[in-house]
Amino acid sequence: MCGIFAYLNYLTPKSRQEVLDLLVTGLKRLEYRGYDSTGVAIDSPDNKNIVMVKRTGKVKVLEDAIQEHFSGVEYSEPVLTHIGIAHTRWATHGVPCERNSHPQRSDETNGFVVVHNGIITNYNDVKTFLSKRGYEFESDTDTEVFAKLVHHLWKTHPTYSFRELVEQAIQQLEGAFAVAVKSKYFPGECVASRRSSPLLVGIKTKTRLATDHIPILYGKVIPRSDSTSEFMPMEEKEVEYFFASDASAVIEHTNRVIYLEDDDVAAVRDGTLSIHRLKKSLDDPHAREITTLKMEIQQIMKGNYDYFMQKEIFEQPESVVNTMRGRVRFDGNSIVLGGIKDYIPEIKRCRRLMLIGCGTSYHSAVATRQLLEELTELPVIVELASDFLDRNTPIFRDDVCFFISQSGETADTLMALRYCKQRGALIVGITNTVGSSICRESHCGVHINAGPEIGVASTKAYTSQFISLVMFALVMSEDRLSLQQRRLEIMQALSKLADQIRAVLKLDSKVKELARDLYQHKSLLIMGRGYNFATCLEGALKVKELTYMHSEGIMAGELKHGPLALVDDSMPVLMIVLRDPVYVKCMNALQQVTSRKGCPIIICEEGDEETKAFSSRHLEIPRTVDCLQGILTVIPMQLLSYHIAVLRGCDVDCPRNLAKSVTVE
Ligand code: UD2
Ligand code: GLU
Ligand code: MG
Repeated sequence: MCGIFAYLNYLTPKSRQEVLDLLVTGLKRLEYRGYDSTGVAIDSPDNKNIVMVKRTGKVKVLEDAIQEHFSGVEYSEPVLTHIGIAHTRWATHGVPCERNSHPQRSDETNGFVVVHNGIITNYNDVKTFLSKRGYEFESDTDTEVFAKLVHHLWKTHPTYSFRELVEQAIQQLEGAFAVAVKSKYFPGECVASRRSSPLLVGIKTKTRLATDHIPILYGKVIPRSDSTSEFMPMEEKEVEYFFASDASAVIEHTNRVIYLEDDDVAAVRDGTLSIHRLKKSLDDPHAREITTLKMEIQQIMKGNYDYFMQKEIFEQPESVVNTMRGRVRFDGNSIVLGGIKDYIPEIKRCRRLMLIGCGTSYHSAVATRQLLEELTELPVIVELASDFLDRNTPIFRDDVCFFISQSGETADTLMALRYCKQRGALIVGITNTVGSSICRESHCGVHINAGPEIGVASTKAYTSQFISLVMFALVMSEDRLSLQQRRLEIMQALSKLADQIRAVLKLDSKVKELARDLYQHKSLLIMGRGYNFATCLEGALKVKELTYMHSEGIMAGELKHGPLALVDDSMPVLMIVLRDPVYVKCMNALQQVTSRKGCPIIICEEGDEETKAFSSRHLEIPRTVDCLQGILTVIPMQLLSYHIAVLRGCDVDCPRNLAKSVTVE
C-alpha cells in the first residue's frame, strides 16, 4: 500500500553511493504516500552478496543509517551494471520494526530479496507449505513468503530463469501486490510484477528508443538462449531502468514510462526489458506502450491531485476493497475477520455492544448502529469518547466495547478504552495503524487496511471503518437462518461497492458547480434520517473543519422541533432522500422545507424523477442496499466540503487549529 522504488543501471557506471542516493531520493519522492518504515538493498562491494539497511520511521533516518554503513571507499567505486531496490512500508502484517521492514529475504544469505506493496491474502497457506520444507520465518509479514517461495522454486527448478521463478511464484499468491525482486544468483537482473497495486517502469536512454512499444510475450517458457530477440529492440546498449509505485519517483530521471497491467511480469536481463504474461486471451494486446509523461515533479507529487485529501477521496474505490481483502469471500458468501474470530462466541454472549470514538470515527459508529442492532439483535450504544468519560458511565464485565480510531492514538478514545478495560469489558479496536496504542491495548480488533491517510480531514478511513463494522455485523449473523437473505443482499451490494463509488466520484464536476453556489454563504444545513443521518453529521463536520463555514447535520425527524425555524429562501439546505424505509418521512421533510421557500440540493437515487422534481439542484447516486447507502452519500459531502474549501482559499490538508492525530484530551 506504500512505495516501491528500484533502480537498474546497465553499462552505465555508477558508484554504490550514487545508487544509494538515487534510491533514497526515489523514496523521498514517494514520501507523500505516507509510511512507517523504510529499507534498501544493494550489492556488496565484492559483488558476491546483497547488503540491506532497514529502519523504522522516516526516510531521513534511513539516509543517516546509509551514510554510516556505506561511507567506505569501496562504495565510491563505479560499477558498470547494478540493481538496487528500496521500499517505504505501511504495515498491514506485523508492527513497524526493522525485522518487518522490507526488503524481506529468502534466507540468511540474502539469496533473493523482495520489496512488496499490498496484502498477500493466502500467505498463511504458503507459509505452512514452506515451513514443512524447512523454511524458518523471521518476520511477521506476508511478504516474507514471497521471497522464500521464489527461493524454494529456484531450488526445485534449477533451470528456470529469474523471470520464470517470479512468474511461478505469483501464480501461487492471492491478494494484492506490486513487487520488485533482486537476487544474488541473477546479478544485474530485476524482475517486477503487480496485481491490484500500482507499478510502472521508467526507461532512460541517451537517444530516443527505436520503438514506443514493448512486445508482450505470452505462454509458459521461453528458452533462455533465443528469448533476447523478442526483448525490447535496442538501438544502443547503455540504459537505466526505474521501477516505481508512481511517476513522481521517476520523472526527474526520465519521462518515458510503461504502466504495468495486472499480472504483467517485467524482467530486465542483459539490459533489455521484457514483459511477459502466462496466458493470452483474445483481446489482449500485443505490446505495452511507452508513454511520455508531460508532468513536472511538483505536479506529480500528489498523484494527479492538488491535495492529499482529494487524492484520498478518489482512492476510495481501492481502499474499500483493501478493507475487505482476504476477509470477504464473495463466491461462498462468507466473511472471516481474522483479528476477532476467536472472540466471536464471547461477543455473542455479551449484554450489549458499545461503540466509542471521536469525530469522524464516532460517525462511522452512528452509521452502522442500525445494522448492528438488526444483525446482532443486541442493544448497541454509541458514545462520544469525551462525553462517555465525563459521565463515569457504568460498564460491566459482559459488555463488549469497540474503540474506533484511524490513528489508534486518539487520546480520548484511548482513555475510554482503559476505563472499560479496568472494568473487565472485552475491548475491540478498529484502527488503521498496526502497532498503535489502541491496537496494542485492545484484546482483539480489526485493522481497516485503508492505507495511510495524510489529509487531516478523514475520508477513506471513514468508509473503511464503516465497512469494517458492516463486516462485523455480518460475521455476528452468520448462523442466523432468518437473516440469511438479508446477509446475501448486503454481501452482493458489497461486491458492487467499488464500482458504485467510482460512479459517485464522477459527480465531481457537478459537485464543484454546487460548491460555487454555496461557498460565499455563512451556513449549510444537511438533513436526512435513518441510514443517512450519519452522512449528515459527517458532511457537516467536513464542511466545518475544512471551510470554517457553519454547518449542521440535522435529523430530518427533528425538523419541526426547532431547526425548521432556520429555513427560508436564503438558507442553503442539502437533503438526502433515498428510496429506503424512511423515504416517505424524508419526502415529508422535503415538503416542509420547500413550503418554507427553501430550495434544497437533493441527493437522490439515479432516475428518481419524482424526488428530483422538488428541486432544480440534485445529485443522483446509484442504488444500493439501504445499510450501505451511507458510503455512497458521504462521498458527495467529502467532495463538496473539499471544493468549498478550495474556493474559500482554505488549506485543505491542514485546516487551522486541527491536527491529524489528536493525542491530547
Ligand atoms: C492478521 C494479521 C496477519 C495474519 C493474519 C492471519 C497483522 C497486522 N495482521 O490479519 O499478520 O496473522 O491475521 O490470517 O499482523 N488487533 C487488535 N486491535 C486492533 C486491531 C487489531 O488487537 O485495533 C489485533 C487482532 O485481534 C489480531 C491482530 O491485531 O490479533 C491483527 O488484526 P487484523 O485485523 O490485521 O487481522 P487479519 O486477520 O486481517
Ligand atoms: N503487507 C506488507 C507488510 O505489511 C506490505 C505493506 C505495504 O504495502 O507497505 O509488510
Ligand atoms: Mg490488541
